[in-house]
Amino acid sequence: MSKKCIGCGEIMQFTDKDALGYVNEKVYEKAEICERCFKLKYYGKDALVNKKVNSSEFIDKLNKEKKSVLFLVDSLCISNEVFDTIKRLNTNVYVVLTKRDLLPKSVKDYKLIKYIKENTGVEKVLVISSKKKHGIDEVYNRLVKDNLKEIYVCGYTNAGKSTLINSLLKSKEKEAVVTVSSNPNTTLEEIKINLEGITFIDTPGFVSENNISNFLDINIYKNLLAKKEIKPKVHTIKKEFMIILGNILRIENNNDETSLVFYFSNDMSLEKMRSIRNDRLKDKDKITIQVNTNEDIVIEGIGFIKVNTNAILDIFTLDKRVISKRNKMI
Ligand SMILES: Nc1nc2c(ncn2[C@@H]2O[C@H](COP(=O)(O)OP(=O)(O)OP(=O)(O)O)[C@@H](O)[C@H]2O)c(=O)[nH]1
Ligand SMILES: [Mg+2]
Repeated sequence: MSKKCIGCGEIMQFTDKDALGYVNEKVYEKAEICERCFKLKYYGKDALVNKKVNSSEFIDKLNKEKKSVLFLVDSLCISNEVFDTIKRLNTNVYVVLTKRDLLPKSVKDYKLIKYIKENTGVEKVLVISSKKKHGIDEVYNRLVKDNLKEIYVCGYTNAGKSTLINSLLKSKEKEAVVTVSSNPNTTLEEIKINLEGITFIDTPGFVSENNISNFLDINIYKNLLAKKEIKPKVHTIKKEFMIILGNILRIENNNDETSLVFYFSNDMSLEKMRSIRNDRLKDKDKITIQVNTNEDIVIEGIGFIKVNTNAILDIFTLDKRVISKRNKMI
């Protein structure tokens, strides 16, 4: 048995129903995708897979073999951790900012490109939205212009790597073949796709220890993800007031009045009240964070908060690792 599933890259097998790559023996010869990909593709269902890539080893391999890399970054998952990972690549790198449709239209692409360049040192930066078919041909044309024959498509899980490959296929009037889902860890092994002279290699995403998906039920996590253009919400928080965001974050202000702008799914609940009124989430991990107007607060995996006024905040959440700071993006 050595046939690979074209959806996730796993070797297909019919002997162990609970193992990856399983497909019923009766359909093994004909099947192109495993049962898990079939369920994801047609029913959006999946059991979570715990198969983590060792990102350090993988980056070392790319550097050593001087592979060209498209490093995809989800517009809503930009953090210093991502910047540090990109900086470890010392090969031919293109950074591709994905899911541009989720950020407000008023934000200009050139500003996003400048921001990524400044924070990663990478000069070749592209902005795309597979959903809106924005920037897809530009990616392909750029690789043709640079005379590339092979490119690794890398990045953290859910960045939209497989979706980009399907979009590239569709833009050349070919069938989308790679499995896509909002669950972490969809692609499990490398998948090679030839497209008019360029081989794209889809890869399993890196999993961040800090991503909020590690600390939540998968369905709750999926509900927190933004699905359309975010309408930022500006809130002034007086001293001794707090905001409860999506029932997962308690943001207390015990200092001077501050103004914060929330970039999260439009469906995310946001309640403002006096801190002493309610103890909700007070038993969770607490982090005191001091931020100024040059910084954003990142809630890893789901969004970020822009800081309009310097502030010191007490944030309570499932695990303090999900909170970090980065240079201001917008
Ligand atoms: N709004 C929006 N969603 C997107 C876009 N591209 C991908 N997505 C969604 O992002 C989720 C993850 O997409 P995938 O292509 O499976 O991500 P991946 O990087 O291949 O993930 P792994 O295989 O787990 O590493 C899916 O729910 C996609 O529909 C985009 O341009 N806009
Ligand atoms: Mg994938």
